[in-house]
Amino acid sequence: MINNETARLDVALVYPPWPVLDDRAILQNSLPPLGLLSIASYLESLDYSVRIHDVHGEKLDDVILAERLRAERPRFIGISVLTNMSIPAHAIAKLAREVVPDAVIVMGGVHAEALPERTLRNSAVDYVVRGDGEETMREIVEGRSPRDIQGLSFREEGKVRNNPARRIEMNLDRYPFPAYHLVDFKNYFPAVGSYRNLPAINMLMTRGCPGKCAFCNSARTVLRTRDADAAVAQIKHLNQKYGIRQIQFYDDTFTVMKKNVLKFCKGLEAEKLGVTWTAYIRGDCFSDDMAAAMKAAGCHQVLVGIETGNAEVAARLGKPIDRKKYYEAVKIAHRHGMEVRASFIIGNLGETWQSMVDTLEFAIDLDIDLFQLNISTPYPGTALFNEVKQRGWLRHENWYRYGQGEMLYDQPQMSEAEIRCFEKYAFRRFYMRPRAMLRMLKRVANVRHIRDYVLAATVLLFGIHKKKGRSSWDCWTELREEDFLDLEFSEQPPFRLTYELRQGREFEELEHA
Ligand code: B12
Ligand code: SF4
Repeated sequence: MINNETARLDVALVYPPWPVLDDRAILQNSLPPLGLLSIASYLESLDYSVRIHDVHGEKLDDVILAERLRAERPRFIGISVLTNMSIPAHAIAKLAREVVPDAVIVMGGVHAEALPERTLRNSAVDYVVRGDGEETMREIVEGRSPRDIQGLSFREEGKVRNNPARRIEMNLDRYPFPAYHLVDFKNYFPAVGSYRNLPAINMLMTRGCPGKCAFCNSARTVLRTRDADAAVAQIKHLNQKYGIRQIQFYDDTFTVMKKNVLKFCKGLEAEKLGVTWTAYIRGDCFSDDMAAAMKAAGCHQVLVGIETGNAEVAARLGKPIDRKKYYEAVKIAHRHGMEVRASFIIGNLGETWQSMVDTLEFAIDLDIDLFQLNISTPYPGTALFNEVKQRGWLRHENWYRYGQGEMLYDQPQMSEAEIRCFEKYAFRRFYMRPRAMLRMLKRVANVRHIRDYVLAATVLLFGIHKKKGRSSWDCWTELREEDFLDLEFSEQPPFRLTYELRQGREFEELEHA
C-alpha cells in the first residue's frame, strides 16, 4: 500500500519535546516512545510506509521538522501527547498543517485523550484518539468515516463528537515488536543510576495497572500481558541486531503477573545473553522466588513507587501503605543482590511538614539504594486533578510546568517555601550519609557512572543547573497554549478519569443520553 504514484509517505509519527526548562530532566532517561513505535510497527505490518520523528530524542527544531514533513508529504500525521509536552504538540500540529495542508492530523496519548474538547480547539488537529492507538490509527489510515471509528473524538457540526470507546485489546501479542528500526539508538540514553551496561533500550511486557492511585493516569486501567516467550525473543533480537546489553522495562508494575514473570526469567536465563535489566515492582507484588528468578535472568535493580511514609497521606493517595510489605520487599531484593530505587512524592493533599519528615525517615529506615523525590502534580484524567480543580486550588494550567518539580496547587496547611526547603533538605539528608555514599561508590562500574554522579550531585544536592544559553531548540519552550486554540465550543466538558474513558463508560452513557 505504499504510495508509489505520488511518492507520499503514508504516516509520520511525531514525539514532541518535553520541557527542557525543568533542569532535572537531564537526569532522566531519553528512550524511544514505545507507544508510537508500536503503532508504527503495526501499520508497517499492514504495508503502510511510516517514519518517526522524535523531536525530543533527536533534538529537532521547528525548521528541521518542517523540512522533513515537507519532503515526506505524509497523508497522516500522528502526534503523541503527555501533559508537559502538550503546548509544543499544538505548535507541531499547526506547523504540520502549514507544511502539508491536506494531511490528516491525529493526536493521541494520555493528555489528548483526557481533554479531547480542549485539544480539538486547535483547528489543526482533526482527530483525538482515546486509548490504545494501533487499531484506531489503522482505521483512520484505511479512510473509514470518523463516525464509524471507535475511540475517536472529532469535530462535527460545530461540536465535539466523542465516539464510544474501543474494546480493549487483551492479546498484546497480536502486535509486532516495536519498530526500533525507525529510530536511531545513538540519540538515546538511560537515567542516571539505572543501568549496568550500555547500550540500553526500553520495552514492555504488560499494559495497564489495577492500582487505584489518585495521582496516576494508569489507575484502574485494564491489565494485559504479552507472552513471556515473545518478550524473550524480543530481547534476543535487540541483543543480536543492535548489540543491546541493558533493558529498562517500562511496565507500570512488571511483577504483577507472577507466573508469566517466572516463565520469562527462565527463558531469558536459558538464552545466556548477558543482558542486564531493571523493572518496576510493587511492595505487594514481589516474592523471594520471583526475585531469585529475576536476578538469575539479569535484573540488577527494581524500582518501586512508595510515595509516602505517612499513613493518612497514603490513604488519600489511594495507595495505603503496609510498611511491613515494603521492608520485606527491600530485604528480598537485597538478599538477591538487586538494588532498590524508590520514588516518593511530597506536597500531597493533606501533607504537612511532619508527614514529609515521616516520608524521609521511612526512606532512610527502609535502607533503599536510590531515593527519588517528586512534587505532587495533578494531571488531567486523574482523581487528584479533579479534586484540586473542584476545590479551586489549582494555580494554573501552564502545562509546561507539569513536570513534578514544582507546586501546582495551594493548600491551606502547607506553603511552597516549606516544600522547596524540605526537598533540598531531604536529598542532602539521604545522600550525604556515609552509608549512602559508600553504596554509591560501590556501584561505580565505569567512567560514565562517575559522570552521572557529578551531574546528579550538582543538580540535586547543590541546586546548580546546566547553564541555559539560547539555542534553536528554544523554539519549543516559550509558547502559549491559547495561541493555538483558535476554536471555541460552548459545551462544558465533564471531568473524566483515564480508566473511565478507556473503558468507555462515560462516552457510552453520552451516546445513549
Ligand atoms: C516509561 C515512562 C516514562 C519514561 C519514558 C517516557 C517516554 N518518553 O517514553 C520516563 C522515565 C523518561 C518518563 C518520564 C516522565 N513521565 Co512517564 N511514564 C512512563 C510510563 C510508565 C510508560 C510509558 C509507555 O511506554 N507506555 C506504553 C505505551 C504503549 O503507551 P502510550 O505511550 O500511552 O501509547 C499508547 C496510547 O496512549 C496511544 N497513543 C499514544 N500516543 C499516540 C499518538 C497517536 C497519533 C495515536 C493514534 C495514539 C497514541 O497509542 C499507544 C499505543 O497503544 C507511563 C505510564 C503508562 N503506562 O503509559 C508514564 C507516564 C506517561 N509518565 C508520566 C509522567 C508524569 C512523566 C514525567 C512528567 C515525570 C517527571 N517527573 O518528569 C516525565 C515526562 C516525560 C515526557 N514528557 O515524556 C505520566 C504522564 C501523565 C501526563 N498526563 O502527562 C504517566 C502516564 C504516568 C502517570 N503518572 O500517570 N516516563
Ligand atoms: S502509581 Fe503505580 S500502582 Fe498506582 S496506579 Fe499508577 S502505575 Fe499503578
